[in-house]
Amino acid sequence: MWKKRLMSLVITAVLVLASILIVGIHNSLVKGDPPVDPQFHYIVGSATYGDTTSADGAQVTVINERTSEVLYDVVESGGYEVDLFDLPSLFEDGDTITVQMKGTGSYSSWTGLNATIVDTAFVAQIVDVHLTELGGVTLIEVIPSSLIIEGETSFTISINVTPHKSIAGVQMELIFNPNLILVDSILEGDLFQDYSNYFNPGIIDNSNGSIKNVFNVILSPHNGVSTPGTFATIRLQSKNIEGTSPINLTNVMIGNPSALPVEYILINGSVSIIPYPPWDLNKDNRTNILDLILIAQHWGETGDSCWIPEDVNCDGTINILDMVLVGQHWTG
Ligand SMILES: [Ca+2]
Ligand SMILES: [Ca+2]
Repeated sequence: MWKKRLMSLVITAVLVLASILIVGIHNSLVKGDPPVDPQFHYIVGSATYGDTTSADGAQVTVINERTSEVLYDVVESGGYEVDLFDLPSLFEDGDTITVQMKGTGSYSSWTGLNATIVDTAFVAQIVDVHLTELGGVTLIEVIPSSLIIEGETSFTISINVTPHKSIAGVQMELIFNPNLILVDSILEGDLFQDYSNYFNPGIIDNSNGSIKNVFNVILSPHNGVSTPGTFATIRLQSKNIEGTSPINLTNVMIGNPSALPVEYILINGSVSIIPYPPWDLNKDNRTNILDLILIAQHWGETGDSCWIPEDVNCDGTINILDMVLVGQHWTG
């Protein structure tokens, strides 16, 4: 008898659950699901050397000019494809998206550029790029054009010049985001090393994010250089903050031995920082006893909020609260 009662109870429970489920499904159908955000917004296109040769292997840099954030791709089977939803700050209707390309191997002197305005009504926008040889134009570029580094790391970039004919002087300014990176030093490169020359390293301004008045000029009359070289190397330091800083050249002027300006193409760069979390104090990508030891060595000290990394919770005191944050993110 109790078995029958148990069975009927189970059957009743199943029926009640089923009816709740059916009502729930019915209600959601009647009300309609909220609109789902699109999960992709592609920038796609073909890429060719000249008009016909597939630019396979060419490096693709897609830049949101409003945020300076970048995405990368490599041309395959004559085309490229990036998803703007991969941009850290996403994008807005009306943003200008620039597509830069640089050839590789025997096409390393080829480059291409095109742009589009984001139209969120379309989930795929076609931006074809034709790469052209830099035969008639001098190239000045930031090397590497894109760099991904960890927080609080030193790194070096160079400014390279590929002249298309004899040049005798180069000037530039450099712009960066001082909230993300700082410049330590700027040194002369080998561009004009075969001649007596004067290199002016300019003025580093880490408050406003610039190096101004950088120039190098050959001092002997009528001499010039037409072989590629490094104009300057710049040593920088990343802060421990997530973001992408432009490395942009402005006020560029390149002159020939007759003191006339030469035509140039400029390729800027960018640096993206992947910060360490505050609880990984020794920056070894693990959170464990070694981080606790660093806190213990400053135990009881006080200062401004975050004055040393060991003040993990930024309250101005090194105490158990900082250790708790390490403990909560323990990786062992
Ligand atoms: Ca650690
Ligand atoms: Ca603290």
